[in-house]
Parts: sequence; structure tokens; C-alpha cells
Amino acid sequence: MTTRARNSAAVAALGIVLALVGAVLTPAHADTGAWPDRTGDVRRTTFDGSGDTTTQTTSLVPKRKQGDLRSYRVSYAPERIRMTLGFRDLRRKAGHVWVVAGLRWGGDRFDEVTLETGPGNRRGRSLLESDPTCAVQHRVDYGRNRMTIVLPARCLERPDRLRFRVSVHETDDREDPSYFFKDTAPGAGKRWSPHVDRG
Ligand SMILES: [Ca+2]
Repeated sequence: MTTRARNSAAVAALGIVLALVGAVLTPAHADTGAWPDRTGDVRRTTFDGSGDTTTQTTSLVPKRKQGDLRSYRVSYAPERIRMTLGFRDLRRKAGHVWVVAGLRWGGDRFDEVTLETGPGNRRGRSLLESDPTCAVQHRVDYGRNRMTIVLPARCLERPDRLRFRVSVHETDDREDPSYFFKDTAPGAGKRWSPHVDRG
């Protein structure tokens, strides 16, 4: 084989390798919705249990960055649903944090994934409400202030399209909280995102 032929063969082989790498790295087609959430909109609810009744007071704490959602994104590939939450700040040394990610489809079908982190559990635990055997995966990235939840689409029987909403709670005492912080999206957490189609 001449030098030129060897070089040509090497270039061709490299091209095949790059094509294979590209095929592996390029995800299957997914439909994606990505939206911002207002910042400075975390609310604190305090319980006062003195006396015979418990009173509840809620106020805005606009300077609080911890747990303040700033973006949310849903990507729906044929076989998996990926939800990504961006925060202003997500500290490793925080209280108990519960994320409740709701999914709605087919008119009145509804399910939710919970992701809980806290002292001694910084990597977190996640669970699909309707099916504890569903292999939900998640990642809590404190460095990038981001949480990711990935749900196999089969766990929801692969709906054609779905909508999303999320709430984030944090408190100090898991069993008997005297207060909690809360942020929700979209808006006050009673609406749903626009539809995201199955990719
Ligand atoms: Ca927010």
C-alpha cells in the first residue's frame, strides 16, 4: 500500500469512527419545551402552634436564592421523559428538599415524580407516585444548581403529549416542620406548561 493509499484508508477509517461517535452522542429526536420562572418569588410559610389552634402565615422572601426555580425544561424522546430544573442556588448543606414534578396527559390522566434530598441524603431519592417499580433516574448537580429527572415513557404508557408543573419545598425538620419555603412553576403552580409532544 502506498503512503497516499494508507493515508486515504486512515482518513476513511477516522470518518467511520467519527460517524459512529456522532450516532451514539446524537440523542433520538425529542420534543422539548423550556421556560423561565420568575426569580425572587420564593415564599415562606410559618406555622404557629401555640394555643389550641395552629395559624399559618405566608410571606414573600425575594432575597432567598436557595430553592428559587429560574427555569424548567421538559424533553420528550420516544422512550424517555427528561425534566430539568434550574435554580438560582442549590446548596448541598440545605434542609430537606422535596421536588414534586407533575405530569398530565390525555385529558385527566395525572402522575407525579417526587425527588427528595436532605441531610444524609444529598444524592436524593426519586419515585413515581403511581408505580414505585418504575426506574426513575435523577441527578442533583449542586455545582450547576440543577436537578434532572428522567422517567421511562413506558411508565406512563407512552402518551402522545404531556404537560408539566413543579413545586419545590424546603424545611428544616422533616417530621414536624415549623416553616417551609416553597417555589412553584408555572406561576403559582396551579397551571400547567404548554404541551410537549412525544419526539
Ligand atoms: Ca422562581
